Parts: sequence; structure tokens; C-alpha cells
Amino acid sequence: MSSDASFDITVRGGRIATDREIRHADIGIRDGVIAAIEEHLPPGREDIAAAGRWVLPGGIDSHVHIEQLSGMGKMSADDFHSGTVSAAFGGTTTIIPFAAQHRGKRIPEVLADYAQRAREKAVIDYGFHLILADPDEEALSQHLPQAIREGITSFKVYMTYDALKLDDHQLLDVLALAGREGALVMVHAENHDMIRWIAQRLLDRGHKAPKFHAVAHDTLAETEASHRAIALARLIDVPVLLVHVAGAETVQLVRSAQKLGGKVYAESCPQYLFLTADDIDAPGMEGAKFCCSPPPRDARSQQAVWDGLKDGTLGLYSSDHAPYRFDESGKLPRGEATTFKEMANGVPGIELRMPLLFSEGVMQGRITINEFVALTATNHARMYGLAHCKGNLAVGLDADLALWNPEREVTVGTAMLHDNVGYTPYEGKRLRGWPELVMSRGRVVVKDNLLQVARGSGRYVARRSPQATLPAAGTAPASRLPALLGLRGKAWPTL
Ligand code: DUC
Ligand code: ZN
Ligand code: ZN
Repeated sequence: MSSDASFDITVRGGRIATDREIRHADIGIRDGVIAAIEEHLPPGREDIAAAGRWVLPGGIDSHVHIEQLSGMGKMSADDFHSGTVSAAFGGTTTIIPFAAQHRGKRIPEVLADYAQRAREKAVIDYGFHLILADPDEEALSQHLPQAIREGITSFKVYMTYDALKLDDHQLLDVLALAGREGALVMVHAENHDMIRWIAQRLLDRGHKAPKFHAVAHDTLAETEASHRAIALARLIDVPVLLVHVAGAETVQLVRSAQKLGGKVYAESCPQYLFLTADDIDAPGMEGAKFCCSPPPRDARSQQAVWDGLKDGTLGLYSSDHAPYRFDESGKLPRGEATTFKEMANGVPGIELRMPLLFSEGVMQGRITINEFVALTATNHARMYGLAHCKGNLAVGLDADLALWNPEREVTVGTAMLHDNVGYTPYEGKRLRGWPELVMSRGRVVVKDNLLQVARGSGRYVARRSPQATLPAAGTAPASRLPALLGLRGKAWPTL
């Protein structure tokens, strides 16, 4: 691209970081797309001064629950407006929420319903994953292939929750279908019967307080189900992604499976870096504010998650934003009498996901700025088929970016956030570094601490096939089953 082209916007003099490099340069933007990145570009119709700022790709948050009915039948507190506004103020420019199928609902209608809600309200771009609760013959043979053609190239399945749980036979059906069609299966891995069994005994003994949520969701329930999900995927040589990894043993499991050559990917979230089960052990019902599944664990697991993010075992860092208010609509359906089994599961985090990792990861020297970019944007784009348009700063990609002031100090408080939750688990935390200007497709979305765009101005992005982000080689012999059973896998494009 020649330097004398005219630009709608020139972002001038910033320090640009991608997942692989750092450079001082200007960015020229035309028609919402990055048209040039060079040391000195001519002025655009608008110039944005970025000296002293990091210019980073806009974040992609690939695990958020927005305007969604949960497995426990709870509607999340954020709709597509408050959810996307909150994301944008935290430096995120693309989200991939879930369109949730509940049993008995037809997939095409579910997808149409979520598409319409988002279209009217979202202020940043979005795709969808499908939560799959009913993988019947019609779903497997028609609706899922159709959804993939429409750009929904990942499905989330649950190994727990009465309303959503799939058995191993069903999981194999979904994995095989995804392998055939070039889609990705995301797994919520917790052993349902272990949790149910412990919870019943706790309740029988009168243990109802929020802190018993963490007892019921024992770390072994996560380890066992994660191991099983990995084994099912490896059995038929299909990629799998474990979402919201919380426990040290699960990180180790994933690392071992990857070393063996398993196409095993994994994600973790802020709550597993910055919270522990001790936070849930708070007076009265206060602990409910920190309850999510799997629950935050202990210092050893926090360190294991940091290590996994650093060494690439955990390639994705998402918020798992699951917003519920601290009242009858969400966390406390029966007020003070609510038991740990009745509280809505989930914590908010869409706005603080990136600032938390920037402050505690980059500014504290735990991860590099390039690792930050990979974990918050680039790896999501590759994993979820968005790399053709998002997740990095390069000519031809959407001009989705954020200007981060690394020196700005912020003390987290509920009032500064833009979600509809009314509390934050990170209240009072002091952070260094903040995204001060956020741009999506060349539109300034957040500037001067104000929203600059209209409701409904975000766009749906049809996603392509996932890309492998791990080397394929391993030491274990490849499974012979796919050939024997005629399971023709569609190879993922590699980088
Ligand atoms: N699973 C999630 O992915 N998010 C919130 C709660 C849950 O169980
Ligand atoms: Zn989950
Ligand atoms: Zn979730």
C-alpha cells in the first residue's frame, strides 16, 4: 500500500503490538479496514494521536453469555446492548456469545431468535456459538451442517446440568459430526453425578451457604470429566476445546494430552487467576457473587493457570461473562433462604477481562505484550475462524483496535462499569493500564470515557473453519478408528 493514499483515519505514533512483533508506526484506515501500517503516513481526514500508547488489536471475547437463558433457566442480566457496550469499554471489539438450544427447541429457530436480538442492540461485532442440548438425528444430519454453513462453526456441549447434559454416546456423535464438517466442539467438563451426589449430602446435613458450591464442584469432578472429554475426542481423532479450565490437574491433563499429539485446546478466565474458593466463603450470601462453575479454586491452581497461559497449554483467555444480579432475578431467587444449588451460576467479567490481564500479566511481567495479544485476540480469531478479518493488526484486516494507556491507574468499582449486574467480584482492585480509545471497523466506539456509536451498529460475522493453533506431532500412535469407521475428517487449515 503506498504511503500517499488518503485515509479516513490515521492512528499516529503509537507502539503497535501483534502476537509476534512490536513496532513504532502509524496505521492508516480506509473504509473500516487497515489500509497501511508504516513508519510515517500522511494525515487522514481524522488523526488520532497515539504517542505513549500501546496500539493493540481489539479483544475478542469468545466466551460470553448475553441475553441467554442458562441451564438453570435464568435469563442473564445483560442484553446485547449493555453486554456489548461493557465489552467495548474494556477493549473488546468482538464477542462470540452463545445461542442456547434447550431440549425440544429447534436449532434454526434458536439461531434466528438470537440473531434478531443481537442485530437490534449490539454496538460491536459478534458471531455465535450454539449450545447444543438435543443432538437428535435431525440436528446431526441437517441443522448442524446448516448452522456451520451460516458461520456458526463451534458448538458448546455440557457434561453437567440436568437440562443440558449429554451422555458420552451423544458427545461422540457431536464430536464425529464436528470432525466431519470442520467445526469445533467446546466442552463444559464437570462430572454431573459427583456434583449431584455431594450436593445432596451437603443439603441433607443443612449445609446451604454459598461456600458449599465450591465443595460440591470438587476439583476431581472437573478432572474426571476433562479426562473423559479428551479421551472421547482422541478416540476418533477430533479436535476438542475445554472451556473455563479452573484446576491445576486439568491444566496438567491438557498439557499431557497435547504432548501426546491430541488436538486438545483449552481456555481459562479471569476468575481462575484472580479469585479463589476463599472468596466464596464470605459472610451471609455475599459469597454468591463469586460463584461460577467450575468454581475458583486455590493459589496452586491460580499459578497453574498462569503457567498454562504462559506456555501455551491454555491458548485462550475469555471472560465467561455470565451476568446475574444479586437479587431474586439471579443469585438469590429465595433471598437469604437461597441454597447454593439454587443460585444462578456465573460471574461478570466482560469489561475487566483485558484490563485485569494487562495489569496483572503484562505490567507485572508475568506475560509479554505479544502473549497478551495472542491470549485476548489473535488465538480466538484463529481458533474460531475469524482470522480472515479480525484478531490482529495487519493490512486488510478490520480496523478493530484499542489505544492502551499503560500508566493509567484505575481502582475498580461497580459504578464505573457498563454492564447491568450491579456488582463486580473485583471491587477495589487496583489496576495499571487502561484502554482509552476503542475502535471497531474504523468507527471510534469509546473515546473520552463515552460511547460514540449507536445501538445496533455492530455486525454479525459469519465464522469460517477453526484453524489449528498447535503443532500436530505427538508421541502416541494415531487412532485407527476413524479409518475403520469411515469417519472422514475435514482437516483444519494450519497457520
Ligand atoms: N458455565 C459457563 O460456561 N458459564 C457460566 C456457568 C457455567 O456453568
Ligand atoms: Zn460452562
Ligand atoms: Zn460460560
